[in-house]
Order: sequence, then structure tokens, then C-alpha cells
Amino acid sequence: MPRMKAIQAAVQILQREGVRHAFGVPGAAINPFYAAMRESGAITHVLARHVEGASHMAEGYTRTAAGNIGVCVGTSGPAGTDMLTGLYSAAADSIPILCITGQAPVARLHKEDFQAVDIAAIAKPVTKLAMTVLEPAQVPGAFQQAFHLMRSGRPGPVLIDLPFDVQLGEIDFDIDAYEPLPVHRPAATRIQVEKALDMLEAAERPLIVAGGGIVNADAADLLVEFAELVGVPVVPTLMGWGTIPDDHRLMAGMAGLQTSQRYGNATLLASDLVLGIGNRWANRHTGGLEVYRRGRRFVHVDIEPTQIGRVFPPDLGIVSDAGLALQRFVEVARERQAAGRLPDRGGWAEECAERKRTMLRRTHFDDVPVKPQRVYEEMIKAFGKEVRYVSTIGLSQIAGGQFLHVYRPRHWINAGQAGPLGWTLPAALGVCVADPEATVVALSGDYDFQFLIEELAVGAQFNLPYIHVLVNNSYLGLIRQAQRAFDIDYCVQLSFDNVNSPEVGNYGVDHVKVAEGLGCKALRVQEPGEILPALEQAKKLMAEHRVPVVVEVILERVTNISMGTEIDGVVEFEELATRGEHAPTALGALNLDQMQFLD
Ligand SMILES: Cc1ncc(C[n+]2csc(CCOP(=O)(O)OP(=O)(O)O)c2C)c(N)n1
Ligand SMILES: [Mg+2]
Repeated sequence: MPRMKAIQAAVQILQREGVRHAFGVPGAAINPFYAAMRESGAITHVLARHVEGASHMAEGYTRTAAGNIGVCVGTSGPAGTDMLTGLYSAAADSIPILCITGQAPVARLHKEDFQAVDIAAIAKPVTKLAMTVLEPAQVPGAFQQAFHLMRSGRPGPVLIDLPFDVQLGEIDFDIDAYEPLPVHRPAATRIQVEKALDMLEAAERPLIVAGGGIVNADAADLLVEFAELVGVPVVPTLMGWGTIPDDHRLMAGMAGLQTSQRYGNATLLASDLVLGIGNRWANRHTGGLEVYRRGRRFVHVDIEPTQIGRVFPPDLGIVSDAGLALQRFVEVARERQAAGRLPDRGGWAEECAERKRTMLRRTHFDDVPVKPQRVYEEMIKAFGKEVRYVSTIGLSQIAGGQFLHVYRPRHWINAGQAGPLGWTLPAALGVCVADPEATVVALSGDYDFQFLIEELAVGAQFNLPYIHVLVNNSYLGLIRQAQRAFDIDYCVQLSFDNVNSPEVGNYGVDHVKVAEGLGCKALRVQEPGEILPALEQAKKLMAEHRVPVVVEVILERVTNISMGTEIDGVVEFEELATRGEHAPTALGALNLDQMQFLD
């Protein structure tokens, strides 16, 4: 049996489990791991500038391709605590990442050693497993279990904390005798699917709500196949956006309080049955449950048994991996189609499509300073269907959800539940590492951008080119809007006179100078007509210099974005589209002459 340090076995296991990249920040307590990684040569390491950044890079990396597991690494003490936000974000959105931390030697754990903190205890609520490994011989098993748990059931993150002496302890280990553990994924039974399809058949206006579980199961094709078979329109959640292309005739829009379309909410409200697959009835999707549930029945398919009934009791709950359930749904629906049993949904689908053609918000404004809606219109023009968008939180993300178009799963990469400011930039870098050929476009407000701005240097150092669209209103815009309810505008201003950059007026931070200082390229845009040329120029700069390119659009300071607390009560602040030219990039409304708009 080969004899080696426990940490060398760990690195061999990482390789065997498919890890090729790690994101991290070294420190004394994790140096044995770095030595083993260097010796193996099989894992490339991206050096973050902030350990939280490394954790979000790992998440962006995981989300980009099925099967990916992002790894983030840090030393003992503050490195682990810095990564907690990344663990929370990953856990909340069911994303596996593996967080590896160094730790003080076992015998000194209780002596308040330098940078010794019980990170496993702190990380417990935001991981599937958080473990300080106390025996070198347990290291292989800890990693084996980590991968098993991250991939099984509802995916999620794991933290493995490795005391210094445990990393260096000698063990007998043979990687050829190592086998990844089988992955556990429950599958819907035929009886369950028959019952769900009976309910679907009995309904007059059924909908499918498609959640992020479909993305995790890599089952978007099956979703579209099933929807087409039964002719039922699909409302994706924010996490499921892209599972059905936005321009598909059965894509009925998103429903919810913020990242939703008017037609998506209207269609949900008109439905009488909702089949939720791989979704979790997030409160930003449902709003008040009384309105959401009134007059309709629900089927809920989820991989995690305790998710069924968590938010409200469904009429039928099915515990299943979304992909395995969809396989069965397609199989049984095909049989029913052959038997002539499937009802014709043409009228209902057309009603939904008609709403999608007509219930539009206006995006075409010529105002200076620029209105945010216009930015999304120009982004759609600049980037094709293959673009991968990355965003997190704020009015920028909300308006992005309302106005952008997504055509593929994993092409809208968004921290859905946790919404931690600063996530966008490092997550985008993780996406670049996972898919170097992709056009990656990040979308941030000025505050989100400033939160982990130093990570731009990582993009410059490691040649990770992407475009960062920075919509600058010099405000904590979302919170300013929320403070209207309190009749205050308090502690939300980011504006000040920048003594070094009179050209930014009172917008405060000179993002162009900061980005350039960190080794990136940056363009600033003041007028709507300049946006598209700037985005085109950014593509060229990105190709030429292989570094991140920031395109900052100076927005009007105050624009309220449509939102509400109930899906039948979303407040519209701007003029709605009443003519085709008001919403030139809206889908379904491209035949402008034939359009009739609804208020
Ligand atoms: C770590 C963290 N702190 C606070 C918040 C609350 N929050 C949500 S959006 C926001 C303001 C975002 O401002 P900006 O990024 O400029 O976007 P805008 O809304 O102006 O488009 C804040 C403070 C958060 N999501 N995360
Ligand atoms: Mg802002």
C-alpha cells in the first residue's frame, strides 16, 4: 500500500472526483495542502484577493456546467469565516461547492491558538456536512463522503476543516482502490406520475413552474419535450430561467414580486393548476400565499422530502429528482397521447401567448441621464443567445430579470436566495474559468460592484475576460426604493464629490480609474445612443487584452422598478408600452404592426 501524507491522499481524491480547478487564498495552516497541490500539478489555482471572493468563484464555477464542483480553499480562522457567505449562498440555491480550510493542530484546538476557530460548528447550518477531521486516516473517508453528499439528493456545499498535523499525518492509501460513492437520487414512480397527469388532464388552464432543480438535474430538454407533448405553458422561476428558451411559444414569462413580467403574473393568476418541478415556492416568486394559491391546485415535485409542504401543503407531493420525474412524465404522456387522451391546450396556450405579446413594459427611453430600462434593450441587441449572464441583487438584477432574455439553462447565473452583495464579480470569474470560450456578461449596480471590486485584479492576472455592465445610479437603489414605505431616504446615497475625478460629478467613486488601476479596461457611457457602441467596443477590448472590461452606464439617480408584495399587486412606476417601438426587444411582439396592447 502506498504510504503518503493524508493531504496527498486528499489531493488524489479531488483529482479522481473530477476537480481540476481551485479558488483560494493560502495561509500557514493550509500550506500542506498547497504543497500537495503543487506536487500533483493536476489542479490549477486561482488566487483570489478576498477569501469570500474565492467562495463565490467556486459557486460560479459549479453553476456553469453539469457535474462541476467548485472548490474554495483558505487557511484557519478568518478565511473560513470569510467563506461563510459563499457557503450560505450555495446552500440556499442548492449548489455544491467544497470548502477546504486549514486548522490549528488537534492538540491546540482548545487553547485559543492563533487563528483557531470552530469553523465546523459555525458552518453547520449552511452546509450539508461541516467536519473538522481529527484523524489523518479519516481524511480519505471525509472527502469521499463530501462528494457523495454534495451530489446526492438536494445538492449543497460541504466544508472540510483540516488541522495542520492531520494534513501532515502519514497514512496508507491507494487511489486505485478508491471509488466514488454511488449518488442517491429518488425517482418518481409510475403511480405518482399517473396521478399528477390525471390532475393535469382534469385542469382547464394548467401551468408548469420550472425550478432550478431542473437545471441541477441537467433536464431542460426533457422539460421542453414534456411541455410540448402536453401543450402546457411553462413559468420558470428565477433559478429555472433558461430551462425553456424565452422565445419558445410555451414560455409564459416569469411570475413573482420583482423579477417577473406582467404577462407572467397574469398567466399565473389565470391558471387553475400548477405543476411545480424542482422549485421551492420562493417568497419572491409566490408573494402572499393567499393570492398565489387561490383557485388553483398544486402538484410539487422535489428531490428533498422535507421540502414538500414546507411553504404550503400541495394537493400532491412527489419526491423525485427533477430529471428522473420528467423522464417518467414524458413516458406516460406519450402513452396517453397515443391513446388520444391528452386534451387540446391550444386555446389556453394562445391566451398566454397573447398576454406575452401585449402586456409589456416600456424599455425605449431616450432620456439623459439614461433610464435603466434602456440599458437592457441595448444589452439584448449586443449579446446573442449564447451569452451567459451573471447577476446578484439590487434594482439592476431585478430589472435584468424583467427585461433580458435567456435561452439556455445555466445562462442566467444568479444568487437567487441569499443575494449577497459582491457575488457577481467573483462568480463571473468562476464562470470564465469553467467556460473560457463563453461570452460572460456580469450585471451589477454600483454598490454590488464595489463590494468585491478588488477581484477585478484576479481577472486581469489570470486572463479571465468578461464584460461587466455596471449601472450606476450612485444609490443603494433597491433599498432607497424600499425606504419609500418609511418616507425616508436615509444612508442609501453613494454620491459625493470626488476630488480626483471632477468628470464623475457627484456620482462619487470613479469606477473607470479603479478598474484600470486593477489592470482591467473600462468605458463610461452617459447617453443612450452610446451604450451599444460601448458594448461592441468592450467585446473588442476583451478579445485584444484578455482582461475584464467594465462598461459603466451613468443612470438617472432615481428610477423605481416595478415590484410589489402580491403577484396581483405589482406596482408599475413607468409608462407601459403602448406601441411596438416602446419595447423593441420584447419577445412575442416582434410583428409590431399587428400588435394590440393591453394596459
Ligand atoms: C451583504 C448585503 N448587505 C445588504 C444587502 C441589502 N441590499 C440589497 S440591494 C442593496 C443596494 C444595492 O445597490 P446597487 O448594487 O447599487 O444596486 P441598485 O439597487 O442601485 O441597482 C442592498 C444594500 C444585501 N443584499 N447584501
Ligand atoms: Mg446603485
